[in-house]
Amino acid sequence: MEEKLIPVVCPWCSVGCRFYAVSVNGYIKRVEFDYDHPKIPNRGKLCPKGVASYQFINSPKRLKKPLKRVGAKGEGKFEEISWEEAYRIIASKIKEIKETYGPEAIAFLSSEKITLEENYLIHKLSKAVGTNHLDFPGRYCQYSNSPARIAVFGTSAATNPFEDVAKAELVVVWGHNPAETAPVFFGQYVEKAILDNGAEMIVVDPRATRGHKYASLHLKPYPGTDLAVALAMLNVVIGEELYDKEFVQEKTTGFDKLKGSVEEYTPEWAEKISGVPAEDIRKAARLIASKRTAFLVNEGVNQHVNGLNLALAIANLIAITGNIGKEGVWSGVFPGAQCGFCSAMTGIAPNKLPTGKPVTDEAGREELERLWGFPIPDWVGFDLTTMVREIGNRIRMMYIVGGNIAKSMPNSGWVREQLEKLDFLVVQDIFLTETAKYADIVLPAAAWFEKTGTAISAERRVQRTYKAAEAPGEAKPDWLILVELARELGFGEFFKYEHPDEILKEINSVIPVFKGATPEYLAEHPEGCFFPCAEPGEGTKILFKNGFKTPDGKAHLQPVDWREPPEMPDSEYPFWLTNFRLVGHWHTNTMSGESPSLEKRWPEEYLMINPKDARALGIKSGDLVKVSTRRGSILVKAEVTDHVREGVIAMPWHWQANFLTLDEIHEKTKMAELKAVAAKVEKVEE
Ligand SMILES: Nc1nc2c(c(=O)[nH]1)N[C@H]1C(S)=C(S)[C@@H](COP(=O)(O)OP(=O)(O)OC[C@H]3O[C@@H](n4cnc5c(=O)[nH]c(N)nc54)[C@H](O)[C@@H]3O)O[C@H]1N2
Ligand SMILES: Nc1nc2c(c(=O)[nH]1)N[C@H]1C(S)=C(S)[C@@H](COP(=O)(O)OP(=O)(O)OC[C@H]3O[C@@H](n4cnc5c(=O)[nH]c(N)nc54)[C@H](O)[C@@H]3O)O[C@H]1N2
Ligand code: SF4
Ligand SMILES: [Mo]
Repeated sequence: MEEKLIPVVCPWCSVGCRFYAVSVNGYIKRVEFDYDHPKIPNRGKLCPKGVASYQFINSPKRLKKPLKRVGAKGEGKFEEISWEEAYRIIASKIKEIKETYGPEAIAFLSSEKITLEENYLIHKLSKAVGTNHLDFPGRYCQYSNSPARIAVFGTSAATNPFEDVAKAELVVVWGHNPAETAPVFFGQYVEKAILDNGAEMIVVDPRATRGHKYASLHLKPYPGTDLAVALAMLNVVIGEELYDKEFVQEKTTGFDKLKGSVEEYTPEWAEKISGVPAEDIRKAARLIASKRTAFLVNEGVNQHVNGLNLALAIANLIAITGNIGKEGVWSGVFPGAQCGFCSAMTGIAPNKLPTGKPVTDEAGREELERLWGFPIPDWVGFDLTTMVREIGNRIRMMYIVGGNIAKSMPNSGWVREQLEKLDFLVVQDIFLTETAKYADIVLPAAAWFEKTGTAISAERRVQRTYKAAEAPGEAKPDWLILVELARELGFGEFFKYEHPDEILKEINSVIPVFKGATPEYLAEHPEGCFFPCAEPGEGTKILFKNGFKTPDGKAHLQPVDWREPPEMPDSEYPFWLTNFRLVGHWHTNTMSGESPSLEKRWPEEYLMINPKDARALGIKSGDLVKVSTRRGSILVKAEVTDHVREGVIAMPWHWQANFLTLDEIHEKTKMAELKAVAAKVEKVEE
């Protein structure tokens, strides 16, 4: 039988690696490296997840037919129904809930695991239904760093292409473990900077990570206390007059206020809070000020209630050291999933239009109403955590596409209790997830590899991926499910699409930054283009070369104060508990758990505990321990290791960690406390 090589973008992380799926009769046999396109970011390389990337689509557990719940919520008992019946039930429920409570009782969740086109359609459908309660689990991803960078620089996306990381003299890896979470990026660009070009590396992480062997300095703050370290770095750079004076003078505003705001935040003060030696903070600050620096900042920074302040402090540091707007530096949001930008840039948020304008902007709404042909609601909806808080009260129905919030949201026990209270839940997924078990109707989606569409990588690279396999049973691509449901709801005239190309063409005309990312250009250029792209072509590789995206073109420095994490260790819960990702697993494990070669190498979770702490509690490696926080308890095996500092315990979050985390959120960004909570550990006598 004939083997076809189909070009595909990797379905996992936002490095955006490309490869060929070797497809025989609609079935993928294996993947092959793509050495044909030298401009693609992975240049033929893949990580373990990339090599195993097609395995989950062949899992026997894939959803194949629409399902209707027959058992209790959460139990997982369903009967198969036809697509016609599923659409009929959903459409009549939407109408009933709208009549009883109004459209503001309905919430939609979109996904970083579906294409740009599909994100756009969810946004359009939610607005057609009449609600602005729209968000995605990526709310817990970049929503500290993103608002911070928008405040300082006017836009949050990555400033430079990945290749500029290789040209940096210093790589600062702050709350990020790219050796496991963006492995090909780490190998192709970070290691190149260090091994080939002699760059130095600073790591800021309470754990030793895979890449940290290269670090000349490893700062280990207690989880959630990095803000003290960042404020002290500003104190040093300003106090010792190490900042880029010309840059500050010409390209920034607010320097005097910033200077005044950090006077008290000395390295000695920061040491008391964070446990990081004052001298190390000084050394790091001096290095950053003296070298062309790439800042790789991610979830260890983002996922805190004080993450906005921290991200603002880091953005201030980037600005005053002049590490932006030129070659050989890097900073920006690193939206981890292959379609994080697809959700963010189609305005998946409770307060945005897909054009990027706020829902409260009357002219913006009118412009979209002219393009779309139906009225757009003008009120600001709920973010994800608030939606879940409001279930049983102001939220009666949720429609969740490609998100497993029963496991990915903080405080899973509470989330599941809330999901049970919904009048009606639709889950559209490729597996019967923990969340789907609470659904009234489950819709089987075609997976990545089984549809054509657009993905966007962390360096703003817009690329097309193509259908290489047939979906199992009656599963359909998300875009088609949304189109068919829209027709059942009577919105057929606004959803006249027969192919993802038609949706992308509409996106080209509605969302200005994607104007030039046409299906034709992307088909001819496998390496894609960098958004913003005003016309078909390479797009914008480096941002801010001619000033920032603020009204006056300058970076607006934002003084911030120290803010305590919402929960700190005490006598009852004496440890700081944090969590991290493993190279071989993906989020809530729905897909990596169904990838045999990954499951075999990364079979289970574990709790990292320092030898000194372990000794005091009589714990040895392999012992079963009970970890508790004020939200709940879990059982897990201990791994005694000096890769985590004293007083801190850490575990991968792909399994149970969110039974322990905290659903408290920042008042503006709505970011929850996903990484730093107070915990206790007890040995379980077996
Ligand atoms: N293999 C794999 N790759 C992935 C993903 C996956 O699930 N699996 N997910 C993708 C997604 S969506 C994202 S957003 C990215 C995330 O990518 P990363 O941000 O690299 O992910 P994490 O491992 O969660 O967190 C990074 C580091 O933060 C550290 N950390 C924890 N608390 C703190 C703290 O308070 N301060 C500091 N300084 N550090 C802290 C952890 O020890 C960890 O080493 O990865 C993407 N890539
Ligand atoms: N404690 C803690 N919690 C965290 C984090 C953390 O670091 N620590 N990280 C946070 C971050 S950064 C993120 S991005 C979120 C992620 O949170 P989620 O997005 O909820 O997690 P996933 O497991 O990626 O869920 C994606 C779902 O999409 C389904 N899916 C895959 N492909 C398709 C498709 O083509 N169509 C459809 N319809 N469904 C599909 C998968 O089966 C899965 O159920 O988790 C957050 N939660
Ligand atoms: S680095 Fe990311 S995109 Fe590349 S092969 Fe690995 S998982 Fe896929
Ligand atoms: Mo993420």
